Amino acid sequence: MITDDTRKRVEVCFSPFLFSLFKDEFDIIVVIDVLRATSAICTGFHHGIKEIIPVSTIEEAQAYKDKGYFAGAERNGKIVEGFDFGNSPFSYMNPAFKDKTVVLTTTNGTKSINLAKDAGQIAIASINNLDAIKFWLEKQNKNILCLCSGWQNKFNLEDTICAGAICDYLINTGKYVSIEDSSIASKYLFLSAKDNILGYLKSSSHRRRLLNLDLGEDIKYCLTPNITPVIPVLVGDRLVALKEPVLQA
Ligand code: 3SL
Repeated sequence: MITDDTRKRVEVCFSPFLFSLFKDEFDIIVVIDVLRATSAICTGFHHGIKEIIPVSTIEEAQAYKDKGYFAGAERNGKIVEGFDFGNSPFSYMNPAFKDKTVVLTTTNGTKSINLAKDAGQIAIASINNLDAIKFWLEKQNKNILCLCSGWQNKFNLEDTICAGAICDYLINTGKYVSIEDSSIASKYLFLSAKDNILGYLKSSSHRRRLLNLDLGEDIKYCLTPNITPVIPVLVGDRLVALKEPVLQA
């Protein structure tokens, strides 16, 4: 690093499996799981959910459910047996959830949140709140890591494109710099996809997996930019929506 460079860093970690290589260098960890955990989380807050408790295991979700909480559980794209909903964003538009606490466990996204929660402030990003999270991050003036949840610790395109959009914007403000190749690659992946993300992802493994489960509407929704200005952040073990809406840089 050039010593007199006052710019903060924005970097991308392609997978939770690589997180230990980054975790001690950043103040804010932006967790991304476009298909579908972070899209569902942003949608839930947009529709008035009070708190979301992200848990890593089905057993934890079941324990909350037994105590009377609304609890959603997904594994391998499907709703876990014994639960009424999973991680489809459409489930989080439920008026019954307004002002309530909802528990969620998913294959990748909630595990990423719990993996990273002791390494810095957790913020949640998706394509649905992309502008809001970019503008908010710009104002933080802190070192930022975008953590892609991927699929079972493997790289995926949609999370990386979302991370690349954040890198591209923050670098262009002149206040941030990326020095890792993963961040540069993410930025260029975003630049090649930005005009038609849905089309660019036609052959993505995750899209194929969800289409096989007849979840095409979920894919379209999760890849729709800027549906909501919410910025979910982790306070203790619960996600809440930041109070100040961030509508412009
Ligand atoms: O939410 C998640 O963890 C997803 O990566 C799993 S799904 O395939 O979208 O259900």
